[in-house]
Amino acid sequence: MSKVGDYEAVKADIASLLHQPEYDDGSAGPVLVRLAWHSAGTYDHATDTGGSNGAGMRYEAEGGDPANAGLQHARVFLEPVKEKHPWVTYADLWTLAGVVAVKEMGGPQISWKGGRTDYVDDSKLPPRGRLPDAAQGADHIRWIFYRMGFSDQEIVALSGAHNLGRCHSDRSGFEGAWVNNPTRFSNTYFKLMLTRNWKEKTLANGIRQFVYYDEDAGEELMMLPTDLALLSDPSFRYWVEIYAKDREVFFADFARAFDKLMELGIQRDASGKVVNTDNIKGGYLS
Ligand code: CCH
Repeated sequence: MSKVGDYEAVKADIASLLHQPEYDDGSAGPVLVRLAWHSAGTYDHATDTGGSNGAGMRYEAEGGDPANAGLQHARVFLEPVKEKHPWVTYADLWTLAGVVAVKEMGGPQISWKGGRTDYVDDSKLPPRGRLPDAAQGADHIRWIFYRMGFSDQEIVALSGAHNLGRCHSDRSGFEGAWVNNPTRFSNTYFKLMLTRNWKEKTLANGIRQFVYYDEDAGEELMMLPTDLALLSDPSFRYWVEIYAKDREVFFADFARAFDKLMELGIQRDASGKVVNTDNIKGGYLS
């Protein structure tokens, strides 16, 4: 058991569990990044409800949302860290795991602060339907991310997380990875989006995605309809082109936007201490 508040010890233990030779592409990193994002991506600015505080995915109402299918793998990977550092809240552990995974996979350093609580009134969890539907287009993406308070630039930067990991037919119904090295954080996703000839394909389960056969990978790479919406919408495309050209600009913008995502709904005083921990119930009420 580490000293209460020793987040460096927690970070080291997260880093050491990322290597998982038997799982997916050999890393727990991508699914941990997705866990962090889905824990925070329920936030609604207008009502100040949802967000990473409270770790609501521990409950069926949120954890059982079909949008969260597969994220139990990420939570199971993290369980030994929680057992070793029982003082850390799940809400902090899940967000920190995303930050550590991005860095360990070659991505930017993202600033992160602890202090989230696990207290949540089960009956006041955010409603389902707040996470994006990959079968839709630019209007839907804007509706989802504007609700959280993000700009078009931040939406494109955050979408760059699809450099990591893959789609699983038994989770989302989509299938395949976006890039041929899906455990290395980079701007390849934007480059491939712009330069490859993406062809529509209907999978055996009836789901529609876009693919091209990558000689180096020896497999089909894919894009979701929402990914390619970033190309067809001029305001999104402007940022896709910048991030495809300039990896450093993408890294800096991604780090800022991911930090903002993890902090949604969390109020801190000047010293960084969370001030609305006992307010969570109220936060979910309206
Ligand atoms: Fe995503 N994402 N995501 N995504 N996502 C999926 C997988 C990952 C959408 C849909 C999907 C973000 C935005 C969006 C990751 C990070 C982020 C999958 C496949 C779908 C579908 C799930 C499966 O089958 O396992 C849509 C739609 C949007 C926005 O419109 C944002 C923002 C982030 C993070 C900043 C990561 C990482 C994965 C890979 C997970 C894995 O298990 O490999």
